[in-house]
Amino acid sequence: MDTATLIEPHGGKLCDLIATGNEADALRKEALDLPSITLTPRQLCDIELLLNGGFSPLEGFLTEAEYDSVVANLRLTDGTIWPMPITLDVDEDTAKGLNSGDRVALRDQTGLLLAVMTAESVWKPNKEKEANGVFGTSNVEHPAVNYLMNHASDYYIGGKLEGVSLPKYYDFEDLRQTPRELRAQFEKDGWTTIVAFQTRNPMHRAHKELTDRAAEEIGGHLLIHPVVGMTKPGDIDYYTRVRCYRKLMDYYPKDRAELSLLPLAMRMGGPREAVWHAIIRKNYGCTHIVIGRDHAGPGSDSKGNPFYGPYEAQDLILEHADELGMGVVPFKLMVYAPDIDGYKPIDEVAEGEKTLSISGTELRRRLATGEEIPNWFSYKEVVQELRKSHPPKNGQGVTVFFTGLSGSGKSTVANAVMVKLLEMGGRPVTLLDGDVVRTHLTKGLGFSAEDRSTNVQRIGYVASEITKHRGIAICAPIAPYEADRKVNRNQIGQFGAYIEAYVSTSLEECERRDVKGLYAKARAGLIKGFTGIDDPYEAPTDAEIVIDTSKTVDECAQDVIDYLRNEGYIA
Ligand code: PPS
Repeated sequence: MDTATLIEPHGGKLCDLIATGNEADALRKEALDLPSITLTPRQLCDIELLLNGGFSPLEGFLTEAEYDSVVANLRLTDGTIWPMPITLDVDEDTAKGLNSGDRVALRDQTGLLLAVMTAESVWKPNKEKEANGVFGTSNVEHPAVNYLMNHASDYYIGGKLEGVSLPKYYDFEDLRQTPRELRAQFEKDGWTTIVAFQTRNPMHRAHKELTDRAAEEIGGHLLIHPVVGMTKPGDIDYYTRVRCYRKLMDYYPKDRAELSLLPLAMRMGGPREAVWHAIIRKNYGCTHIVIGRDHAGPGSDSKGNPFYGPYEAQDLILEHADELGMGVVPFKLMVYAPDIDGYKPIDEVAEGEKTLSISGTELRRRLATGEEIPNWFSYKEVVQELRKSHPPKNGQGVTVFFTGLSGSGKSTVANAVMVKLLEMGGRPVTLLDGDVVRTHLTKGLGFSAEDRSTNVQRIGYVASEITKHRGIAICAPIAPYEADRKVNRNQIGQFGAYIEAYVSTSLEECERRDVKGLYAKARAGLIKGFTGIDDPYEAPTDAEIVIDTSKTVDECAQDVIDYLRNEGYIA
């Protein structure tokens, strides 16, 4: 098969920035004396696609002039369409230490040298302008704006890359083709008309039907090209997704479809991102891309206003379709029609015709309850994979996080809850009590605001690991500050349930009991910074359970057990 039959890469040239042989050896040697920058996870994704040609025609991170042009005009300075600023952000110290023309070594977290960069420009970007120009908003509820404003460093450096190595992977190695490798495979198989399907979600029957139709429509082949770099926070992890895609691939006719993984860090940038996705797929050898309603959209802000209109992405890409040289296959929402026991696009549904669909939220609910997921919706092998990593609630990890003043009764109730759970059996339970934890896990920490935060967040970290491994963690520190509890809630919530139990015994009552005599000492000034006396206790306003210790210990513990049972966390 002649190479000319494959589509031209964007800008006419497929970059391969990886040096080999003597050149690579020389770079490695040079790098020993250069300042090093350790790349962040997002920068690692970006550099991989720069080095392997996925971002052709870019030959490095954008310089200031290219950046200004991309932000303002959606184009590189030579006029080539390019919608997304690919920038290397660094802190002030690094930026101040660099002059134009300096060389820097770019490494991964293990120190592996990926590339040497010539820093052609070093500048402080106007992030507000970038956010508005690229994402159409400076609202930090947009994930990319949040990244830009709250995570990215304040300076950018741009310049050409001389690559030494691509990032190393030890998972799904057989599915991580570079643009060159995928193009070679297409050539070998004689594929020339190929539609790419971009996804960050598991695929079910509706997606299968949709992709079948897309391939049929273009009279060509199909590339299932899921993103495994960075997607929207809260998405299903890519290990699970890839196992699901693998199962799904068995359902396509042989030689119709190919699965390959894309190490892209998505920005959820809607219209601009759609154009970017098309360019990347073109570089990988695809002639068409499926673009759906609200493609790569971040959803809505907290007031319920969507960041982008549902067809803005399709409109922008169609506006540039000729110039991009890519065909766009609009995504049609597929619905199940029980009468034909099959799927059809929603616009082909007759009036009054019965249709069925299951939303993402409903799917998550069914996974959480263990309820049936019907065969018309997905394939049993796919559902099995999802269930392995998303067990029903009573198989998920749980943290019960008690908080309350010293002497409020936290430890007593926490201990009673633990033994009740142990009596029931079947679940591993760990108690991380405030006083006890301070004798080992957080030994050496005192009661300054900083030490308390470290103490509470360290407990939260251990609880999150227990929760991840599907155990039950019971924590009982004072945890006086709202901010630390929030960090823990987010950290633990990624892996299972976080249940805050506020032991609401009043200061007067704690002081009256004064079991350890500490309140008297604090009042006498013998203990400084005592919670409730001269250090604040920020009472929770969003606790799942409020415990009233005027009840008996047994009743308080039973309230917690009842809550866990009612919510489905224990059988
Ligand atoms: S914190 O704020 O969450 O880090 O506190 P915690 O790790 O739970 O430790 C609280 C226990 O330490 C004793 N203690 C003090 N508490 C509050 N403030 C000061 N300054 C202080 N100094 C010592 C006290 O016995 C607490 O035990 P509990 O079990 O809460 O009564």
